Amino acid sequence: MRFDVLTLFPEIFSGYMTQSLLKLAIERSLVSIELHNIRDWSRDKHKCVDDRPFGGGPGMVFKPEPVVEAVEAVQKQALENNEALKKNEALENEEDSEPGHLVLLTPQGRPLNQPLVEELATHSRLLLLCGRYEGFDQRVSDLLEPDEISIGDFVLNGGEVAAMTLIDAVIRLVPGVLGDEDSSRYDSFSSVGRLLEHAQYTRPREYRGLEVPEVLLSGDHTAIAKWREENSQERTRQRRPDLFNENE
Ligand code: 6GU
Repeated sequence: MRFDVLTLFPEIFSGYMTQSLLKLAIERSLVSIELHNIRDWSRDKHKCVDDRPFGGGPGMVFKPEPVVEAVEAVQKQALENNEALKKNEALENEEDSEPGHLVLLTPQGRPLNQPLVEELATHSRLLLLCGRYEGFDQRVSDLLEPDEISIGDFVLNGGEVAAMTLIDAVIRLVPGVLGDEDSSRYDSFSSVGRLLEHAQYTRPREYRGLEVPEVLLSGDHTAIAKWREENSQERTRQRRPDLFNENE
């Protein structure tokens, strides 16, 4: 799966991309992430990409030209890559010939949740457009018709952290990215949105007077499964009554 990220701050992604699961996935060619600096598409000599909003008000707004032209260039590049791959007959899947599903990260978007993550993971290519300032000129959305996505009801300084959150959730669903152990764990976890995960314990058996529930040490797998299911239900009822009621 390929991600193209359009941002004014590509460096924000470098630490994230060189650690842990994502690093391994990139090394194994399961995932690739290309960073594009929107400023490279600025036409003026000061490399300016923002301006004051018409009608007044605080902050600055992304100008439409550099953003639209950056997205179009990346989409064109994607289509050309697909053509080259097709010639090598490496590309069989019809869906892969899309120029990439365009996502705009904005607090005004539809909320990201696990079903949406699953939907995004069906694309072979995602273009993630990260905002800054007070947002984009409306004509960016009018012209490009992106899938506008928010990661929650709070305001971030920009879309970069949201883009990393989205990538982090989506790559877990790319085949081969999680080890076998984890992917089977995902099977039982695909009910996320149904109930919260149960409590977990590891050694030591007792810590500062707090003991691991006896049943988890019993070796009785039926009893353990039952305890976990009940613990999940109890947690969900207490912490997320909204999810709990949805499942009734
Ligand atoms: Cl995607 N961007 C910004 N700036 N703030 C957010 C967000 C995105 N999602 C929640 N808050």
